[in-house]
Amino acid sequence: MPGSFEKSKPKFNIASLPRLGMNEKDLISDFKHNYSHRLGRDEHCNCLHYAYEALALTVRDRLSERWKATYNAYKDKGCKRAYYLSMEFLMGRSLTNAMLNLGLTDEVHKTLYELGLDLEELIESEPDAGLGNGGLGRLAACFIDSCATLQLPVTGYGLRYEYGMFNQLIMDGDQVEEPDHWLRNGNIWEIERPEYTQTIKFGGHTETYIDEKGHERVAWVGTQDVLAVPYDTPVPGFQNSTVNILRLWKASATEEFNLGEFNAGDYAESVAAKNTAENITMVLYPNDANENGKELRLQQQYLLASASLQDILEHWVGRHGQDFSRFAEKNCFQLNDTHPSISVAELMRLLMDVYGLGWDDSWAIVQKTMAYTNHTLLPEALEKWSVGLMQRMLPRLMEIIFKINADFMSQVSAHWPGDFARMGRMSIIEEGGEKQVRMAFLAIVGSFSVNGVAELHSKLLRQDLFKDFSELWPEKFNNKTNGVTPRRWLAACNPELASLISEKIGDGWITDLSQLQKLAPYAEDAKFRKRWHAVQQQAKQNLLDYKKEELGLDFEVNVDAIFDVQVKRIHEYKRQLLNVLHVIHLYNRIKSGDTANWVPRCVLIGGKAAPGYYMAKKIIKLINNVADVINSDPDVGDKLKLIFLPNYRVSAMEKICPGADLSEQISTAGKEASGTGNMKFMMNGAVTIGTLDGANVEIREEVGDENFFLFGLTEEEVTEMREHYNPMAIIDADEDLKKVIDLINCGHFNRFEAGIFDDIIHSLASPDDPWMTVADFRSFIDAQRRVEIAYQDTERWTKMSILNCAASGKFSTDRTITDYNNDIWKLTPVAVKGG
Ligand code: 26W
Repeated sequence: MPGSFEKSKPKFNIASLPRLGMNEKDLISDFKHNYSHRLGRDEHCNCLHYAYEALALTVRDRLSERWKATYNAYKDKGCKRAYYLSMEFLMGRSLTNAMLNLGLTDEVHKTLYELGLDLEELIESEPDAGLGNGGLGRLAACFIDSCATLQLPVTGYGLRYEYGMFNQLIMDGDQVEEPDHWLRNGNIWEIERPEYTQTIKFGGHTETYIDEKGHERVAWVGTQDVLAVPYDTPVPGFQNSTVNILRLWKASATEEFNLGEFNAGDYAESVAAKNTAENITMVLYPNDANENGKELRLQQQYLLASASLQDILEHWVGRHGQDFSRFAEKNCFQLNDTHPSISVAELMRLLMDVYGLGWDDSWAIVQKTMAYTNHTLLPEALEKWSVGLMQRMLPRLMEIIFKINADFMSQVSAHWPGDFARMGRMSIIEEGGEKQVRMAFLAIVGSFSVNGVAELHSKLLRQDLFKDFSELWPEKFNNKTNGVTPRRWLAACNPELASLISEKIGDGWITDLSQLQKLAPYAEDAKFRKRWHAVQQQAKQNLLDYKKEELGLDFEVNVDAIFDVQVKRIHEYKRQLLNVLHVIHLYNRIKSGDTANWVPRCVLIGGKAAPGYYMAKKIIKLINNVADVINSDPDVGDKLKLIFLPNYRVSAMEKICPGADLSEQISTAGKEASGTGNMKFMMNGAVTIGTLDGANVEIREEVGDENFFLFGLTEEEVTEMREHYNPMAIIDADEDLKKVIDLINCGHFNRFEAGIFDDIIHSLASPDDPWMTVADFRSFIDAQRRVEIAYQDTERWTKMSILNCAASGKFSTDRTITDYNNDIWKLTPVAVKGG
């Protein structure tokens, strides 16, 4: 503590440390120092992990310097700040990204060469930070990367799950989940900050009292408290000295031992109570798009909301005292879906019960600072919490939500007098059966901005899901089309393509992706096409080599085949099944000798199924069984291969997307909010086969219809056909489809596992199939034929590939974040000195 120093002694000051060197010499010496002194290892310790840690420390120390500089720059400016509240940050690995953003990559290469180490091996020894399910979590990670690159004062707030997304093993074709204890060997990138610990209340009851100013106040008492301890991870911008923070909370027990129980001899109970508290951040829920109403999940959400808001308010009070008059001007919260939406009520509670503001002043602050992003239209993904559960776990919050709703209902009734049906539809509390809190409605009522993540998605939010709200508050609704960070998803993961691009148009594209447009004229340059094609073929070979090792493939794959890739969570709406139907159709064609002008194809499918999602797991089994039959059939040879890529994750996508020719984006129109894998593939020069869904619509607009393989019903056609959908009639009328269905039905892919695919057949053939897979079969097959024709003409295909990359500029999160900032956050970029 600085306070404990004598007055006459010099002031405690470590700010004058000289900057660490960025050259090979300093890196070598720091690496050796870290390896030997900080980690206590020597040259006999033949363990890659410590070499990785020594390098990561060397890099992290350089981030730390810029981290402090950024902190001071923000503090000096007193600038407005934004907070990205998210239950998921799917960060993947940090090392490559940190080196790239520090501009250290080349020097580190030389350093490790000098030290006799292989950088690639060290990179591979870092575990993924798999703190997310899929799109929503990875988007959060790309967002904070762009915020740092744009020098915006944005902090990410999330949870530090002990176990991230499970590892997927495939056994006999089935998914088996294995816990992902990613922190087992420590985490070099995080710094624990126990000094910023917050206390979180659960249970208890509320009491009213009169405060010293004579105002009635509410106390939430008799609670069981849990501590939230923050761990900070640096988030570097691209070569600009900005390093922002990702702050993740870990739940911890309030006291090491409950002495009362300990003295009474209940040692085990007291330790068990500690576990209950620490369980809250033990594991990430592996559900995407299916809320399950679990109590522990609500505890997680509340812990995130309460700890983050207390942290932010404490920081405010530290600088401004109890004056909240300018709080709304200086702070903005972006809610990543409804998962942190309890924040609306929690900010009310903290402002009123802790800081003594009145209801109206508090509500004005909430409504000026909260902004909500929706990521899905699927009704099964919309969060609702039972009122009973909330009353038990968060009694004070439930009172506040009731009052918010009462005020809101008066507003609705003033706007639409006597329209009780509408009031029932719009109420935050859903009546009828067990009462439920509709979290999306709480978020909308509490926010000044509500956005979807692609044009089509935002339109459907306004027209369908949130129609009543958009009629009441049209000005709240807006669109922010998703993006991906070009640092990770092109510069870092595909260095060969990146340097070919930079050679032609310079490297300005790394921070201004619209510059990729300058590549378009080179699509006409045969020499350039040749080089582009060579780079892509090499990326395909790299992918094969890597996968061969990982999968132990016992067959040959032709690198000249179309690499046809679909990687994403397994879900019926994403229609991996449609992909499999096409593969089986190709197999039928081969078996019947219909192979004139055959174009070899290698279909790669990867993704995890939520552990409780029966149909998704069946789909994985079907893919693996079909793959077994096809890949071992000598008649098929290299004409067709089907490969399931196990344990799909961020670091896998970094190897997969450079090696894809064809990107499968084949969801039922109107179901995929945006998609972001589609953008990564496009950026790396893959051509899309897709429906008019999510951001595919905008991808096609950017690249032009002639460079995109469109198929399938539109969202309106889907809605229209719903009424009279008759898949059996479609199957009967289509010879090829009938053959495909019959082949699955007769047990060709499950010879010793009778009946296991019956449920798949039933769902495809059911008039109630919400995903209408069969309806798009013919159109999909036709589009795939067009793909083959285009691919046969290498010059034409390469042109398309170049033009896809050139047109991907819009899909940088730098653009997305600029839009969020201009329309919602309104932050001023802050330059950080030194570099
Ligand atoms: C309550 C459990 C739960 C968990 C996850 C409900 C809903 C979800 C989401 C649907 C998660 C998600 O990842 N959504 C995806 O968000 C991406 C980023 O905006 C979009 O690109 C995807 O289309 C969307 O499915």
